[in-house]
Amino acid sequence: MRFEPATVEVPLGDRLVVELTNTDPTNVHDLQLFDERTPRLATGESATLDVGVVTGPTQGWCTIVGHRQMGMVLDVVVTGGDAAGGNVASGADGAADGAQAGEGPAAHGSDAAGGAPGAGTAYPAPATPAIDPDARVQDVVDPVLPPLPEERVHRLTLTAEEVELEVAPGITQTRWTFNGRAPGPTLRGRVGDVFEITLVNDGTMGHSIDFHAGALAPDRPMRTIAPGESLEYRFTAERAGIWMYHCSTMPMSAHIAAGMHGAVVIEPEEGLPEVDREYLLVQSEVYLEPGTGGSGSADASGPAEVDMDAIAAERPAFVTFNGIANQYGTAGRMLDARVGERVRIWVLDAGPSRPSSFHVVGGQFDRTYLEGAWTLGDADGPAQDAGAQTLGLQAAQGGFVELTFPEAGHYPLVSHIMVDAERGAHGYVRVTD
Ligand SMILES: [Cu+2]
Repeated sequence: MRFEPATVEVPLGDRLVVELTNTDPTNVHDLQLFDERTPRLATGESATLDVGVVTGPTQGWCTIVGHRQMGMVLDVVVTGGDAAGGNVASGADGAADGAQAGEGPAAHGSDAAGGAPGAGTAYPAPATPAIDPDARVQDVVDPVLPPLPEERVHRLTLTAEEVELEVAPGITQTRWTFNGRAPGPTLRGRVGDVFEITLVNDGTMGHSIDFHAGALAPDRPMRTIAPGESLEYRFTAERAGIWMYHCSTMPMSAHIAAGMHGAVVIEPEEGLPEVDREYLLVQSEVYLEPGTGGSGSADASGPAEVDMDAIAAERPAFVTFNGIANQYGTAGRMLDARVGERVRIWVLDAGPSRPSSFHVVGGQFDRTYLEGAWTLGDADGPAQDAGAQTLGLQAAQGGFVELTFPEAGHYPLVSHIMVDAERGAHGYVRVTD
């Protein structure tokens, strides 16, 4: 992605007026330059940006998450005078020091994004907002796996929407979603089932969808569509497993991290062994832009945005099960089971980047299934004298574990990659007699 031309030369003291036209066939773009910003432009749209008299060099960029990192920067080079070593003379003083010249946007005013480090810059410790100990999750995502539907042809509309959602108790982010939730709806079917999906883009930027559960040429069904457009995506589920789906618009890391992911559970034709309870946990990371709102603090100005620099540095503020840190703990609602019941927990690692090592503290798995294969026990029964302590998943892998609980109590669910458990990939099963 780029601006053409990527550099403009302006004689010192001249007024700069930029005429921006979006010729990208699929993506929405804009231009931020000095304190001015164009509206988001759809394909074919144009806007004029009058930034006034230029007094020093600067860099503009597209504000849509990830586009700046993918190359959408516009260098304004000043000619004449002694502009070469200068900064803008706009009242900003030491803040716009020489080290920053030509790197971030010059300090013509004080744009918050000016502090965002560029590629190759050491990234500071993530500004994980503190969770208020009294905050509760307002809208806990139901962890129960929906039942297997009767029909063999599944028709569903998925709408790409950008909405404010909780990502931790009391903390919200502008999430990019399928149908207003992150993760998106869970689809469930059997080998041989047909899925007829309509994707509608109700967002403010390009979005798309990629279902791992079906094999097909990606060219058309996985294409990015502009706001207001829709597409049909039809696939047949030929193989059992828990399959990820996600938006595949670039940068994919941002679209997945922002919430555009979900699970498709495909059972073998003959079904899976009966169990007493079935849960589904989708692990994913949340990256919050430092200094944005939603932290619950008095000066919070609104929901946090997705932070592309934190994504690139793999420094999540939170790691979640089903999109909200710690929602299955005391701030939300625990999973339930009774002593002796057989419980199956499906786990999908949606990433975008971090693996999971799924563990139940105090529990032992006697049947596990990873990426389409039994890895402990099988359809005829659980293992009798062997067990497993974790289900290890790389990004986009999935499977399930089964266990029974020997006595009443509170059994923590964690990613045993402990730093991620401490970032919120933590909950409980409350076991009662
Ligand atoms: Cu998207």
